[in-house]
Amino acid sequence: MPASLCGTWDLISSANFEGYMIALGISPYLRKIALKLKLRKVIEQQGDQLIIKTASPFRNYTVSFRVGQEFGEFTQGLDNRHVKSLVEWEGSKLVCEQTGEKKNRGWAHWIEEDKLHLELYCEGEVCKQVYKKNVNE
Ligand code: VL7
Repeated sequence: MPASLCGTWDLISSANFEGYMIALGISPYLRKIALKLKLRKVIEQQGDQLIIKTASPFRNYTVSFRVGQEFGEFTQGLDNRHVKSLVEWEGSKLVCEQTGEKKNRGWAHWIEEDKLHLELYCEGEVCKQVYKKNVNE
């Protein structure tokens, strides 16, 4: 059983977020704002059902899905695209494939040394983020 992703997690490091956003076609203005955000992940899981909320003072984004079941995702407030998403466990990694206009798009979450790791993929760009558990929330 993989370590639980559940809880409130605060961003402590981010690499190549800029490259990922450029690949998504995000404007320089929004990229500048996004780069400075103190992102938070709030993850809830009930069986195969997960809710991942990405929260910031600027915008929030929530995705809710069942593992192994394809769903339509609209990335509202991000790049505003419609994709077909499928999330599956690959060993202890929770891996999402987002099929649509952008090639090789998706993300992966896993736990390593009490930290929540995230890789965001788009067209060959990889953004790597690490989140620390916030025990007060
Ligand atoms: C979600 C942001 C940049 C637009 C605003 C920045 C607002 C806060 O897909 C993601 O997470 C997955 C895995 O945890 C679950 O949805 C990444 C943030 C990516 C991309 C786009 C800049 C404008 C950011 C919502």
